Amino acid sequence: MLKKEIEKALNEQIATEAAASFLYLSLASWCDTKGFEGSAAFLYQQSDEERMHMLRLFHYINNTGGSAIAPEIKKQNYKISTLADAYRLVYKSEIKVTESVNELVDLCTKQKDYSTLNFIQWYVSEQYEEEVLMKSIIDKIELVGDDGKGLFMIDQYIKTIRKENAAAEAKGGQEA
Ligand code: OFO
Repeated sequence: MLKKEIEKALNEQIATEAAASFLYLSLASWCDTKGFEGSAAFLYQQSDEERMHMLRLFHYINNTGGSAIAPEIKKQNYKISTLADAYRLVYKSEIKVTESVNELVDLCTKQKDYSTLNFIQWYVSEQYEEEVLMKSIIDKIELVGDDGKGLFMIDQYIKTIRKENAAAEAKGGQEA
């Protein structure tokens, strides 16, 4: 039976994952309108993955005697004018998500809820992978600066990492 405090924290994580999904969605849309088709495809897929992360929490809460709550989606205000801005925003968001996952780990440890702690470990690994991935994309974009051809090449590259990412994600999902 899920403790109330843990249930509340997991529901907060649902809202965090939903916000991440919508951030990716809006950045995908921006890339779509600016000709960055590789990034648009990648970010649309990331948005779907974040929704999947949210759903995993739904199922876990409901399967352990709690009630998962569909979160309210707040409008996100941000200004971006370059591809680098978009990925910096994503990276910053992923760091915040990692912090909230770490807080969940702390809470589960304090409450001796080892079952939820085990469930949350998947998110710990996922966050590590996402932070590394986003940082590597930013590093590549910064290498070429404003060079149009360079940005085009990087956008094409991002299209290819999308597939690797999908494979890794599918593997994580099967293990859950
Ligand atoms: Fe849900 O994986 Fe990042 O945010």
